[in-house]
Amino acid sequence: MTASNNSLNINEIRDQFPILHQQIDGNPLVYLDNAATTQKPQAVIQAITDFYTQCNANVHRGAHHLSDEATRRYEKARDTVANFIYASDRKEVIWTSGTTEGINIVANGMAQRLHSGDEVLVTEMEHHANLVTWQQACVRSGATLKIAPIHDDGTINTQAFASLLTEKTKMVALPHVSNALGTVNPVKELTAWSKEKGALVLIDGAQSIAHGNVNVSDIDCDFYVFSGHKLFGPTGIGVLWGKKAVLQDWPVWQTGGEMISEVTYESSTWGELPNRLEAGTPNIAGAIGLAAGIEWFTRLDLNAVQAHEQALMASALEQAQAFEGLKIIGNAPDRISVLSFILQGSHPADVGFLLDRQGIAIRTGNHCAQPLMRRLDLPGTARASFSVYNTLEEVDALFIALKKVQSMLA
Ligand code: C6P
Repeated sequence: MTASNNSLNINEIRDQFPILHQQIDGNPLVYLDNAATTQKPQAVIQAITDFYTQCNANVHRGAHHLSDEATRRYEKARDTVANFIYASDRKEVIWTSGTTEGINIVANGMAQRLHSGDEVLVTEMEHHANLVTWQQACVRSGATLKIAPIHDDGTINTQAFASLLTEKTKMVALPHVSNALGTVNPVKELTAWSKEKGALVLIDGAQSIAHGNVNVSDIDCDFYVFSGHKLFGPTGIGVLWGKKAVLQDWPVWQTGGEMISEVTYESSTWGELPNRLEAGTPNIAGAIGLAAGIEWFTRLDLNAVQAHEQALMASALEQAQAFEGLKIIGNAPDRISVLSFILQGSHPADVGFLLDRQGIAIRTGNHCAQPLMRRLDLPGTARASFSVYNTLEEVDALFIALKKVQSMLA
């Protein structure tokens, strides 16, 4: 396996991921399911092990050394996230269990503020997390859900988006990057248009966060959510970032310890940010592990990471275009390293199964985007998604294996 980029040594990077060095049915593992979850570098595994072996204790509570050290590492992790996404205040970083919970916290609060006649705008390319959650917020509040259409190439129809924005639009929620198509949305521009109408804006950053250069202050949205497990961190941890002015009186999500100020038998008052939205004992090891993932990632040259991923995608696209009987799904000019496709005459699930027999891990199905698949008139797609530790040889291996799949299914 060769390095494909000047300032990145891909072999050295791969050596830091123990899971990558294994055989599946006698074939070397080729992991191309990074949009589902990324693998974890040794630094993340070690940070979690260190927490449990050196200072496991509850945070913000203990009058002892272990609790102080656990609290220090946990709160330092919040600083790491705040710096990574260019938050202007560390208190704007709320720990969640993942993207899904982040969206639910915002939608739960919004449902208490929406009324009949209000509108929420999402897009045709939503993951269920950002569709079903807003659907339910509208059901609860009597508001109306509007869907901004996409073009056939998988880009948002920005003209239609603009025409759906009115004074009735109270909330706009859309993905930074589509998980099924890889489309990168012009979130800064769409946020500005939405805010002109007075709407709050949530960006679902699940698929953008691991590709570098997310700047929430620059986008100027109100909320940005993502999951740690797609950013080289563990599962069960994620982030809701929100503007302090918006979050500080946001309806509380869960109630219990940590999030209160004063409690009597009759009533309670809520604490300050970030704690008011973080009830109960948090996922301490998860937060520390996520910070280790971010530290690992940001030690790389992020421009070189993007260049490497673009090279992988360019090679994948070139080979896909030349592959007879393969149809690429989604052709947005601005696209992150996700290749969705179908092999004509075969079901994506069969393609995934037969690739797996050759050691190649991809995702198949509707990608938690059933309405999008219906819009594209497809049962689902096969999806290969690339990360920094993938190589050009692995892209080649995918297409060699696909040829075999095609002949097996013929
Ligand atoms: N997409 C995929 O294979 P959670 O499950 O909370 O970590 O992330 C949910 C989510 C929300 N929005 C987008 C755009 C996503 O891509 C995802 C997760 C994975 O595409 C698993 S379905």
